[in-house]
Amino acid sequence: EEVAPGAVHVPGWLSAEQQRELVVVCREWARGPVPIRRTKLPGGGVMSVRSVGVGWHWQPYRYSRTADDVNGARVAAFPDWLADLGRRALVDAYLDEHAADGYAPDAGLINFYGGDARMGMHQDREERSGAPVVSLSIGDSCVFRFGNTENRGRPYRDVELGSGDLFVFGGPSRFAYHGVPKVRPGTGDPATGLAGGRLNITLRVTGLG
Ligand code: MD3
Ligand code: FE
Repeated sequence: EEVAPGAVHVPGWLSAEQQRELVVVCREWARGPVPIRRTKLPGGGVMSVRSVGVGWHWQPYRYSRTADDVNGARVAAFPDWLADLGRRALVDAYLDEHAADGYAPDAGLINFYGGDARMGMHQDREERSGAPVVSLSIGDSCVFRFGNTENRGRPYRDVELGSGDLFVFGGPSRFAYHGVPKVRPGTGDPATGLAGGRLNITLRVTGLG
C-alpha cells in the first residue's frame, strides 16, 4: 500500500527463513566490532532503542567509520548481499524493474526495541543523498507514525508494522518526520529467533565517501 507519495508498505515481504537469517546476523553485529548500545544524545538523554551500524556508524547527528562515542572500533563492513536485498526491496515496493538501477545502499542501521522502547518523531537528514530508505521489521509489531515534512505534529498516519514487513521511503516521503510511539510486546513469533522485542533494519545511501 502507498501510504504517501513514495512511501510504500509491503506486509510480510520477508520469508520466515530470511527473518531467522537476519536475526542471526544482527545478533553477530550486536556483539561487535562495535557493541550494540543505547545512543547518547547531546542534551544528556539516552535513547531507549539499542542501535548498531554496519558500513557506517551513526551518532547524533553524523556518520563516521569508527564509533568514537562507544569503543573507537571501526564498524563492520556493509555486505554485498544486504545491498542486493535492498535493491530487491525497491523493485518489489515500487513494482518497477528499474526502481533500483544505480541504487547502492552503504549504511545499515540496526535498531532493537524492548517492550518499553520508543523512537520520537524525527527526520533522517544526515545522509547527503535523497535516495530511498529501506526498512525491514522483525519480531513484535509496533505502531509506526508517519508524518509530514514540516514538523513533528499532525498531520500524521499511524501504521501497524509487523514481522517481515518492508517499508520503503522515497521521493517526497524521504524527508518526512517519523517515529515509533509504541511496541506491542508478545506479538512476535519466537520462531524468528527473537524471544521478544522488535528488530528494525534500515538501509541507506549516505552519499559520503
Ligand atoms: C522515513 N527507525 O532508524 S523505520 C531510524 O522502526 C528510524 O526503527 C524506525 O526511524 C524504526 O531512523 C523507523 C522506518 C523509517 C526509517 C527511515 C526513514 C522511515 C523513514 C527515513 C526517512 C523517512
Ligand atoms: Fe528515522
